Amino acid sequence: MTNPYQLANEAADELRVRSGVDSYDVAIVLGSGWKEGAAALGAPFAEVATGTLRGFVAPTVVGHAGQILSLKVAAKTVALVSGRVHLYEGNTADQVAHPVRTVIAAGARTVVLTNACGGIDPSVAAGSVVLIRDHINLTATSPMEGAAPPEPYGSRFVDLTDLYSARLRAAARAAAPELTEGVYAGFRGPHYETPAEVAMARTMGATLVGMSTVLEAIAARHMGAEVLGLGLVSNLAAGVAQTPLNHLEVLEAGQQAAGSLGELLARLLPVI
Ligand code: 8IG
Repeated sequence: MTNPYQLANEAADELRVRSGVDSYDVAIVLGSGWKEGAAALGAPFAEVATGTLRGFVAPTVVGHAGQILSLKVAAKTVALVSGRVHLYEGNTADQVAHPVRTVIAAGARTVVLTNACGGIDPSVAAGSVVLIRDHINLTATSPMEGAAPPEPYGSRFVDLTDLYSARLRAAARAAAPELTEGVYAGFRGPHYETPAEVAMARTMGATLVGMSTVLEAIAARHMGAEVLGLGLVSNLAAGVAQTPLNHLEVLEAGQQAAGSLGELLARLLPVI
């Protein structure tokens, strides 16, 4: 079987040919709610369906075909990756990490991971964007599992002390002072947490809960990219508010914030 790094290199070569981009500067993985907002960044000069690239699995979420859009923003060549895939769709950690490994293999040294998530801190309102300072991986898996990475990739025992780059977070806060920081607990889902699980996450030091991001962040750091994480709080986590969670309402809350997300990304891109 092809190792995940070779697979990412092959997909990156295909992406280069189809997009006409030799090397990206920044890749932004778009979580739910973020895709609509990112349209405000401008018109892409290339659009590649990920279904045509090696190793990509199709998203099972309706209306979310995978795409990599290429565009120039603030003199940077940016890849917008939509159609993220999750463990809860039945994918392996390597499949979840493949889009991020591909764009890094295609040159991106900065990876922005965006998501929609639940908020544990009641003072952070739904619709707020939180800068991810660190994460707690509760998925019980890792993209580093399996055979050791081949040369020239670093050890599978990757250091995560500075997983969410302190340099990028400082730059982001300078450009967008309204951003607060939080700790993201990554669950497997797809069920939402019980109130007791949310209480556990809070006790552990988490302020956000979600079902993505953590595996991609680990894989990106391992490949030497700098990672910036942005969580759109779409709902208060179970037991924090009095009302039960409804998936459609959660998605709608995300959509409402969409307009400001593109504007936020446009402010961040020149400084990261
Ligand atoms: I949007 O409350 C969104 N994604 N795990 N919990 C988890 N993921 C989420 C939540 C939430 N809201």
